[in-house]
Formats: sequence, structure tokens, C-alpha cells
Amino acid sequence: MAILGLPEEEYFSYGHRACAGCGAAIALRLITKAAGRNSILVEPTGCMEVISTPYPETAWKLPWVHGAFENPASIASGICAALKVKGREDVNVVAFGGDGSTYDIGFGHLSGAFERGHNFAYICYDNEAYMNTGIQRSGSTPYGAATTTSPAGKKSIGKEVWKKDLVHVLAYHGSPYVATASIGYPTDAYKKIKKAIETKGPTFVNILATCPTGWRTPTEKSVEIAKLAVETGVFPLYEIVDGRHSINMPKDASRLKPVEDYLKAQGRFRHLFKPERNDKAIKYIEERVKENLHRLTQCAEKCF
Ligand SMILES: Cc1ncc(C[n+]2csc(CCOP(=O)(O)OP(=O)(O)O)c2C)c(N)n1
Ligand SMILES: [Mg+2]
Repeated sequence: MAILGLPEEEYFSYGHRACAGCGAAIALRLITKAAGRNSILVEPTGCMEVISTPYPETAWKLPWVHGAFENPASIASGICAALKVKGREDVNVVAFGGDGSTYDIGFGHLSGAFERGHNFAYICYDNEAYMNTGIQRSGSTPYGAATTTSPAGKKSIGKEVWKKDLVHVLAYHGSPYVATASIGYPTDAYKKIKKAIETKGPTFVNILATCPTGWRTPTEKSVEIAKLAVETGVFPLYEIVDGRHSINMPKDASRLKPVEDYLKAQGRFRHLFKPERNDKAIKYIEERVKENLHRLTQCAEKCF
């Protein structure tokens, strides 16, 4: 299936082993389309590595390096250094990892690579948990979500702390370009990934990618739910270019869809509504979402 207005060439081929409705597989198509032929890809361990390279097969039509869970940013740094020595400025270095690798286990490597200022783009396909090993919570898992290591029950509402704001953490490293994207808005995501690749220096895009298995959502609703995350303000789309914020969506914070619509659509939040409605937790989520949008709007109006 072609995505309207995007290059038709596919460098991440069909026949891979992702689950039906896998949002991260859509993200990979967008990443490779934006990167194009002259690219070297780096990927740590995670679902997208496992489903794309079951020996002796591969879904990759571009040079692709698999690293350990923690070190895609270090491998990308080494590739950048080698290309520099060879005087090659025509090759894109693109690393991409899941949220577990990016937000948690590989964070030290990522921070180091950003501090050193290598010329590469890092894309996190954010499915908000360690899915490959059985849905464990990560630093990116949202507040209130049930995972196997933040189970919901009589004494727990699921994950009890808010999602880490990695996008700003990397912006504060001095990155010239960081952005959020969603597979619900593929054209926006494609443009941002392309911009990240074309901008000199270490850049970052966090793309929200629905996981029907971990989020307990119907496979045919992956794109719809990824859109709903944006339309409710739960996952706003914005860019920070050389320290300057701009919010792409939602445009009007006073006309959002109810946050409840997003939560109710997913089994990982079901305990917030059944057997009894947890008003306190739902209200807390709504308030934090509003607060976050307010903070972003202020950043966009002033300067970072
Ligand atoms: C150092 C290390 N710790 C743990 C693992 C086991 N492991 C492999 S993949 C994975 C989860 C990956 O999560 P994420 O990065 O979010 O990608 P996803 O599976 O969600 O695509 C874990 C814990 C490992 N390979 N190496
Ligand atoms: Mg993950």
C-alpha cells in the first residue's frame, strides 16, 4: 500500500514477521522512505530487529547494522567517525530503537553521542514498553498503563509515574532538531524524519507507534488510536528547531477530544474504568495533559 505523496520505493520490505497492526513496522517504512538509498541504518535489539532478520532472511534493502540493546548511538557514532575519515558526506547515518533501548538502557550512549555532536539522526519508535520481552514498563510507559511489571490490581493503578520527557532532555543537549511524530500522521512523520536526517548534527524524532499486543487494542485500529493520542492532547506533535518550539498539532488546545476516548480505547487502561471508575486517576491524567500543552504553548510563544 502506497502512502499518498511519499516516495513509493520501499526499503523495508513486506514479508517480515511483525504482528498484524504493528505501528512500529509502519514507522520503519517511514524512516527508510525518508532516509533513501544512501543510508546506513543501525538498530538495537527489540521487536523490530527480531521481526526483520530471522536468519537467513532479512527485510532490509539498505545496509543495516544490529547492535546490542544499549549501544545503537555508539555504533552510529563510530560509523560517523569512519565516514568523516573517509571524507564521505553523502551518506546518512540513521539509528532507530524502541523506547526501552532509547529512554532507558541505551540512554547513556545516546546522551554521549549527542554531547559529542555526531552527525546522525536517531529515531525512537515509541510503543511505550519493552514489548519484545513481554510488555515490561519502560521510562516511556504512560501513567496508569498496566504492563507485566506495573500490573493493575487492588493496590496498583498500573504505572505510577509519568512518562519521561526525553524529547526535551535531548533538546537540552543542544540538538539542532528534535520532534515528536505519530504513525497516525504519516506525512508529518515522514517530513520530520527527513528534516532530522538532513539537519547537520545529532537529531531526534520520537514517533508514537501503537502496539496492539501490548496496548490491548484491535489490530485494525492502530492508526486511529495513534491519531487519537494527538487529537486528545495526550501526545502533542511539536518540533524544537535550534531551541525554538513550534506546535504542529493539536492547533487549538481548547478544542480537544476527551482524554477518556483515548484511554477507553485501550485494554492497558481498562482498570481505570472497570470494575469501578477511578475518577482520581482519570482526572490526574487529564490535568497533566492540559498542563503539558500549556507548558508547550508557553515555550512556543517565548523562546526555549
Ligand atoms: C542489556 C540487555 N538487557 C536486556 C535485554 C533483553 N531485551 C531484548 S529486547 C528487550 C526489550 C526491547 O524493548 P524496546 O526497546 O522498547 O523495543 P520493543 O521490543 O518494544 O520493540 C529486552 C529487555 C538485552 N537484549 N540486553
Ligand atoms: Mg518498546
